[in-house]
Amino acid sequence: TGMIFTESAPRFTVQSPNVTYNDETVTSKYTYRTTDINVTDGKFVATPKETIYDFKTELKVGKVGLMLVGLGGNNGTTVTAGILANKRNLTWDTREGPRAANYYGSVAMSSTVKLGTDSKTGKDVNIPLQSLLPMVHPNDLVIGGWDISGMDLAAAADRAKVLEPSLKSLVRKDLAAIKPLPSIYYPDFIAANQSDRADNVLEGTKACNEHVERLRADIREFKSSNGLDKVIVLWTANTERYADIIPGINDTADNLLKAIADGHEEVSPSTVFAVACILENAPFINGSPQNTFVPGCIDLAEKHGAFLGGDDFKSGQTKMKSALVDFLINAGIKLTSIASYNHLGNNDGKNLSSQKQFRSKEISKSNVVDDMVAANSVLYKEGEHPDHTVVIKYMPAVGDNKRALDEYYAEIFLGGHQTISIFNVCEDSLLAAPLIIDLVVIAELMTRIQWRSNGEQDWKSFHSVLSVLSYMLKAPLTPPGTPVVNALAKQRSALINIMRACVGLEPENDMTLEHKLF
Ligand code: NAI
Ligand code: DG6
Repeated sequence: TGMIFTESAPRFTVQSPNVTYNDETVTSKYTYRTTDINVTDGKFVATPKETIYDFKTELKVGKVGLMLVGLGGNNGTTVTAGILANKRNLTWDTREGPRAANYYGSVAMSSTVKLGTDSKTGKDVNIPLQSLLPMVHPNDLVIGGWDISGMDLAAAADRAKVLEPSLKSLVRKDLAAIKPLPSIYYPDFIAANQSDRADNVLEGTKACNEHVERLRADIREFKSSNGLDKVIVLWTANTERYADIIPGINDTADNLLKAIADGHEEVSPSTVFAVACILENAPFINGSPQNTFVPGCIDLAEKHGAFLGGDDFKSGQTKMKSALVDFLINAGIKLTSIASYNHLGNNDGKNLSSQKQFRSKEISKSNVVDDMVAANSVLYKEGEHPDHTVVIKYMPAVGDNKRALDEYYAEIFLGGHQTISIFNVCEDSLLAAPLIIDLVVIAELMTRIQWRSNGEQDWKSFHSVLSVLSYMLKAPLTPPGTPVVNALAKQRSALINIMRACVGLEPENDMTLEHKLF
């Protein structure tokens, strides 16, 4: 028996012989129940299987730093200003009346989970997700980072044109005090139209050991000067082109390190950042779509037991898609095409107007329904797939207010058709900023959880590739050889049920038998 609580969240106690607490940790003995299938002569035999794990979660969060690559961009300035506004509990005037700081759009900060059922009333008891386990509060994050543009964050927020002027004026002084560290800029990887903002760059236009060492030193310096226990680094810089995967260059950890030392031109800035973070044991998350995590990079992370997460924030259009397609196909409706079009006028849109960078985004936006289609052999034959097209156009006038138009076309009963049209308008960065917070909060939590199989002595960490972050990402990176889950509801269940397991609670099964069998 014991208690878990965070400053802002209600307490709860788990009463179970399988759960033990001390001052530093909570430990649970957890029975993971799955179903083994054996196929013989085309017949399935299903056997329930139980695996017993111990989970141990360190309760002390410590002081956490967040270093953003692309700190001076739309997302970087928006998330920094948003955290400042929350920290200072600000309210500001808008033409619709006063608005107060909040964390809407953050699954960690603004969603709830069902803890259980009230034994007296039979009603659901829901608690904020952030109170399931101790998590870093975003208000406590110390923020810093790099940008190839040297503008201070107040000027950069003006350039971004995202925040209400009245809010900006309240945080201007604090933002002006933040100036991004110089970064690495290899012009071949981002659009040529970005060159005019690259005035804050380290010498050299290809990967080299000096760059890795400089970024490592930046992380160490940020950590020590702010008295931090850990630093998490997140790429929210421009979308890069894909790097070619070349045997002998980026296929193994050793080859990648040698390619960096040799100044090979196919090593991207984001991969250099990832390598620096792995060597500093700072979790690195990629919010953009490019293939930062080449095989050699994942190999290196595995060797160092460092954490990686990616790729590409899943904010608006794709989040809708991963919910809607899950619903349609699970409703037995045969989705036959998805036409996804969007236009936007921010610097991200400008960068994506270049073909190679667009291609990275097209790939991450296109693969997001594959698992749902593959799971339904009633609707889709082997290899059959709905048509799916993705178009992005740069339209400067609309700024950060992205317009996304989607048409979902489906076959229904007896040859009929259903067409669903969605017109989604929102400030792109106001959707992305809370995802940055979620990625950091959950990645940090994962650094404090260990597990072991029943009877084992030694505790282990989760795999280096944190696929538990999938809910926030368009093209979730998973440990090599393991399946990708895109369906939004499954991604959320995985996240929540893993947290529940850490405090010895069963997965939420939604059977509510207590209301059906009486
Ligand atoms: P942005 O263009 O406003 O910001 C990117 C920043 O990165 C710029 O300030 C730029 O100077 C900087 N930068 C470029 N290369 C760099 C490097 N090598 N080192 C350090 N800084 C560098 O873009 P925004 O809107 O903030 O988006 C950032 C990334 O997030 C983009 O790749 C975008 O595709 C991705 N993304 C954004 C979403 C959204 O809803 N806003 C959703 C999904 C992904
Ligand atoms: C336009 O597609 C630009 C992109 O950077 C998107 O805004 C971003 O990837 C968000 O995409 P989605 O599909 O999650 O709204």
